[in-house]
Amino acid sequence: MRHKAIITSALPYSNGEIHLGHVASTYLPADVTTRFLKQKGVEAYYICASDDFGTPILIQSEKEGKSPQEYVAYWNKRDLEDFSAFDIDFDFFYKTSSTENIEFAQYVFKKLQEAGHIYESEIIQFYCNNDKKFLPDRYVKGTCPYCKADDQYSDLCEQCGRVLEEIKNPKCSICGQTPVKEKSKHYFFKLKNFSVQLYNWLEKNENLQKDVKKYVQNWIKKGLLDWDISRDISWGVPIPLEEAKGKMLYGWFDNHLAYISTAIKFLNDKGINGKEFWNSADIYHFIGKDIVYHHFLFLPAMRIAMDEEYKLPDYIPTRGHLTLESKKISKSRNWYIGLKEFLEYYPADYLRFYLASINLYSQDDINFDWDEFATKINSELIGNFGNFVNRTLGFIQKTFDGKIPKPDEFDDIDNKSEKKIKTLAEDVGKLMEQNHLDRALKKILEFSAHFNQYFQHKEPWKKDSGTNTTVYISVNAVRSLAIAFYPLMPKSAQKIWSQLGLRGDVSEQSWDSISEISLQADHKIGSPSPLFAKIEESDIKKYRQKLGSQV
Ligand code: B3M
Ligand code: ZN
Repeated sequence: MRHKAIITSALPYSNGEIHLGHVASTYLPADVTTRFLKQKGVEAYYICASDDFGTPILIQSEKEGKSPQEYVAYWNKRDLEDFSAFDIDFDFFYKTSSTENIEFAQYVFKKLQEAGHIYESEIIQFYCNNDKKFLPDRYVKGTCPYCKADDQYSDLCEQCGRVLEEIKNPKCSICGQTPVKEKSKHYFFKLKNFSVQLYNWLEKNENLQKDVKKYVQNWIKKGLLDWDISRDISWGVPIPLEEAKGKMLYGWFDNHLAYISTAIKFLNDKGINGKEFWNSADIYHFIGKDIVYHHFLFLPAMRIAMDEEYKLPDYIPTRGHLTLESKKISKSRNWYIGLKEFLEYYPADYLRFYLASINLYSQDDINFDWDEFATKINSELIGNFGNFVNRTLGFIQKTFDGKIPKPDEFDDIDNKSEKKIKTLAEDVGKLMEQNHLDRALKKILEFSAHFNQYFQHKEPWKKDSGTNTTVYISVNAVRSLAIAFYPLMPKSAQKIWSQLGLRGDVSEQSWDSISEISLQADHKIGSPSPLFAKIEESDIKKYRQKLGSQV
């Protein structure tokens, strides 16, 4: 681990609201990791931006009769609001359409061009004589040549999932007329030339997931194609060449450059030398598995082609998709839960807890299930953890007037329990470092379950000898739990912190202090109250019924 880190999440398109699928695979894991790194004393910054350019966004803004600028400004603001409500705590959230990013993308284009990594080539493009426009990607709809599904975009069949090079019965998606084919000059990045360097970079990077690495290396072995990085549309980063008037960079050329340009702006504004920081930090890009190609090939190839003026990523944590009640999330079929909607039902920490508990560090898909959600909240979060915290603090309040008693002798069970506190930071920390959030959470819950049993077994309410020790060790375990849970459930952790009567912010406590026995006799706790409320089955039923119904 370096002392500095920059963490990014895949940039959300400014084109619709954030839903549970987005946060499960990308934003929650990145947020938890950033909070953890900060607790470990790493100077870590979590950077993100809205992804503003590209055809789908232009088309949608045209449909809504808005300028693309207006349209993306709405979503940029709305996304940030939704993320904040879920306690996704970006240090900086910006946009790919910022002046800084536009200038940076143009600078990179020029640098690559001057180094001979870009060439021009004529391609055949659909053109609509009615709209007087070239029609890239989503501007053309037609029949999929493979599965024959109608009404598919020319670049991707959503029915069979294939990426398309060709489409049958092409129609302009704006006016419905049949487009003609026209020649257009495009710019290509010589991706193929970087095959060996990419292969070797993957080979020697120990932090990348092995299975992802393997299949990316297989793509390379099969042969990479050069990459068309220009588009004939009006909404994008203009290609900075006299002869390229009206041509824009492809969205996937400029969007990942916003990781860099946004970080640099943020750091420079803070008075830190951005480039120096970037190049001496651990770089994390959190992504979903659908954009592996872009992050394991395009992105590193471009950084290599820039002579590593900005260093390559150290970690690209890649996760599978979230299904909802075992079915693919789909907005059009209303099989979908918006983040904002969910947070109207339950507090952010419930969702953070549940999603972390099922959060595999792998490409495998995970599933949101309403019943499982209710069970985990009621039995694990409340029955195990909430109950232990509440009974310990409640007991101190009632029996000792809110003051931690002076411990007596320790017996074997006390010693064993104390030892659990002393090893918790290390045990959980290792898993957090390895990105295994589900396992880290499981370890914390085992710890909490142990102390619940310990308390039960010791029966302090009988006030036999040993009561004081039990209470003393237990309240220290509560403190450990508050710090350990902070990255996963920041709001609840802070509540516990206040109920413990501790000043300041739980976020400021170092991770390693989890294993200290720092609460001493006579410390006065705050006022205990239940942290969570049970989930009612009738509510779950209601919410489940909403799925798939017509709105
Ligand atoms: N805007 C969203 C996606 O394809 C896309 C990510 C960009 S990351 C540089 O999931
Ligand atoms: Zn048309």
